[in-house]
Amino acid sequence: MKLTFRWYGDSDPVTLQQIRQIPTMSGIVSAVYDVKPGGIWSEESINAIKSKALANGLEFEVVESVPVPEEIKYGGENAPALIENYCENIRRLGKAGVKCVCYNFMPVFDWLRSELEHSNEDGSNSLAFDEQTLLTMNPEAGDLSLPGWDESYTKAELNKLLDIYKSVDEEKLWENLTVFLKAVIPVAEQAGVNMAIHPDDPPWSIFGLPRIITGEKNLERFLSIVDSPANGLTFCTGSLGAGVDNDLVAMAARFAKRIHFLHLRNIKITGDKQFCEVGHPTECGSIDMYGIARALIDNGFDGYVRPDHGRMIWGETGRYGYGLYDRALGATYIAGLFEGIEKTKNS
Ligand code: DNO
Repeated sequence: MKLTFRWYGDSDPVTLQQIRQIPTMSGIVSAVYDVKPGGIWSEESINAIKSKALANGLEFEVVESVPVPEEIKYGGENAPALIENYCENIRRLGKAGVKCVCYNFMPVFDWLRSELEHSNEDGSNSLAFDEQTLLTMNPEAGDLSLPGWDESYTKAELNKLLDIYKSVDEEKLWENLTVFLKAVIPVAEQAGVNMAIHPDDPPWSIFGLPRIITGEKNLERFLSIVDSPANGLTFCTGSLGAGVDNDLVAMAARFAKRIHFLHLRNIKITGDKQFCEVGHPTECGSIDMYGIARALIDNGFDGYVRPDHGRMIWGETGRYGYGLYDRALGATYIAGLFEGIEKTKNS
């Protein structure tokens, strides 16, 4: 495995100099942030990220995300042209040495939380989710915002989108995803890029919008649409783990070879459709981090791994979920976990 760390570019308060000092860190996970979803990334912008990473002893082999524009997801009339742009980005990324591209197929909203600064007993704070609280918020009034999202909409754009999606149900979304995959995966194969879809977070429908990348059955359906190694998964333990029916250890074992990117984080389930983000180790939350890592390694996983959202600790402020300190602690926990398991593989 290769340990990586998400970096939001020059505006990120976390610097490449800091990232390189985290033990065993191999590279960054980043993206071109100044092009709207659907646009083409210039080779200069892609190579600039790579040069900055290399100048700090870090690789740039993973992109998170090349966002899929809404029109592809809802199947608008410009979808074919936008898919072609998407393919061009994959070609350019492959040419620059990128080996894995993370993306999601969640309509309108990416990850959702109801609280950004949930106070924990130890004085830290973290992101939290409570469906009841979330449903009291009105997205059309602009109540929802998450600084970690790659995209944001004006109120008018948002209302228009929510309206369009009234006629897109789960099966329609599957259909549009199929069109996307059939066009993109052959290009990714050619470009030497593994595509890695991110699960929906949380893994159920919210605000009446369809969500389909949610659990074992649907992941299996997804992988069979184009049965190629280039059509793979981002296994996000915090996202899938919020679905209490998901058996993450079994899923990790089953899909290990098609998992190209692993987002490791822990959550504590605090009620029905309610959870709080916690420190990475197993004993901090509800997710069996050891069991998942063991299942992956024993079943042939050999992809990129990154610590996911951290709490805000030691007085740090910054981008919610993406501070330095707790993610760095998570990274060293992951390095230790993997070293221990790899040394006793299949024993
Ligand atoms: C949240 C992230 C997601 C992820 C996208 C992938 O912290 O894991 O925003 O980057 O869903 O496209």
